[in-house]
Amino acid sequence: AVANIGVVGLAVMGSNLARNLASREGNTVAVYNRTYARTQELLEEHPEAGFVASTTIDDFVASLAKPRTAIIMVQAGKGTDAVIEQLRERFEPGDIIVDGGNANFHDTIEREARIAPSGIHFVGTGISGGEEGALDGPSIMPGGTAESYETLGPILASIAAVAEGEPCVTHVGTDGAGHFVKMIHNGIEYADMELIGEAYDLLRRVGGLEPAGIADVFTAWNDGPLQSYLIEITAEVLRHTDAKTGKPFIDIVVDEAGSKGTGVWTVQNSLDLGVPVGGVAEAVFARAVSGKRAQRDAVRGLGLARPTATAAPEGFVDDVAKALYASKVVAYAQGFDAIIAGAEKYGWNIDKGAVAKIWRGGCIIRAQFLNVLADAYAANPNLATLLEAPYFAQAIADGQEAWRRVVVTATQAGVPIPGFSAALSYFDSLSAERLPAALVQGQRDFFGAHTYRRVDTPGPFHTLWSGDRSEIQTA
Ligand code: NBP
Repeated sequence: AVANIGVVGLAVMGSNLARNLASREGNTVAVYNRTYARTQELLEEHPEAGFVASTTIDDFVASLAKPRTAIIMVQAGKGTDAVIEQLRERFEPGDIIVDGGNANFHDTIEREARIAPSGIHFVGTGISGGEEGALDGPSIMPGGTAESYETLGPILASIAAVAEGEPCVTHVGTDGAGHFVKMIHNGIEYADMELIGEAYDLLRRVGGLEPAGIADVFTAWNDGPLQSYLIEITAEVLRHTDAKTGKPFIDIVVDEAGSKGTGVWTVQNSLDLGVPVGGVAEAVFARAVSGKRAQRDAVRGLGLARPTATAAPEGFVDDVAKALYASKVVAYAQGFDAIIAGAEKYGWNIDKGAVAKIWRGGCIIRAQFLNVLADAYAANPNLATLLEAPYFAQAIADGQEAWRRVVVTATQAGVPIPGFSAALSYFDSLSAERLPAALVQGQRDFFGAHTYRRVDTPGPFHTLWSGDRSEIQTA
């Protein structure tokens, strides 16, 4: 038993994570994959890593020093369950099984509950950053017991991305907390990408800029408050030219966006939690709409599309930047609302500021912005919404007129902006003196006697709508 950490599953994510671990001082890494050919390939390509490789799961387990710690990086779902079972049969109390795949947090809660009685720690861990992150330093979101984190924490800290001197890893909370927070991360990523997509569309169709020019705009934005990995790669994608045709790359890509499910999970769970995450929902729906080719053809075939020749108002590029920033603040506010509600429902003690900090590096939504967000929660952990944090409130105050101009201009030009407009409507809902919810409640009372509360007297009340329309107090 020589290895302090093991990795099971050596496809792209697992092998990169194993190489990352091996490159850090003090780690000896055991590796195992169901199909040995994959292990062999890794050993041949990376002899410098000094991997301790096994052909059987028994040998793999024997190669781990106690407490044994193994990270599973296999296909989420059945593959993960199969490997968990193999390890559980061989591990002893105090040993740690880490699932670093993209598991659904409900599965993680269930798995932890199943394994905990054996005394083995099961740690569902969100890992963000894709292949590159796994190799160079991801953002890591472990759940599981605090006890397991004593062993696991330093190992994960050794391979995590570093942001402003701090490793991008924190013990998020118990059982499924890590995978839950990773899910919300991905949801925010969906919203962020959609908003950036809308900004691009506006700059092109209303602003009249070509992809290379828009790339320059994004590059400039990347030096300001919008700085983020997604803005940076957007500029690269827009600047890229297709080798085959010489056209901008963006113009040879079919305009249908795929997805792997975490955005949908975020929306589904937020619906269950009663948290409005319109930014994520609109992003998920926008991808769905993009794939409805027959419907798109049918409606486009009607020939009703508006010409988009509307001249860009003066200062349009700056307006779009402000609208993007304000909409992004809303998307993050909604995402953190979901984290707060999830923590409450599932009994997790999640430090919002710490989550913001570990998203500053390694992951897809990494951004300067997260420093401000972490500061906001540090100054007041009980913010009713991120929108009330002074910095963000000021940003919205400064950007509000621009945000409205962009939504109006886009609407007149027939450019779809589900993300921008939903974010603005959310803000307008929260800021409204009165909402038409009063009317909805009146309708509910009319047809279903669902009762209502009065603004002036404690209730509830019901109006006898089909009788003499007098009011009765119902409790
Ligand atoms: P894949 O998701 O493609 O899975 C392939 C690996 O799973 C191989 O090692 C394969 O072994 C193993 N495997 C399967 Br499939 N069924 C198995 C079983 N029944 N028993 C044992 N091993 C089994 O690998 P990946 O793309 O490297 O992703 C690994 C995990 O990381 C997934 O959960 C994925 O969702 C997640 N992921 C995360 C990110 C991120 O940014 N965080 C990105 C991509 C993936 P074999 O070689 O014997 O077939």
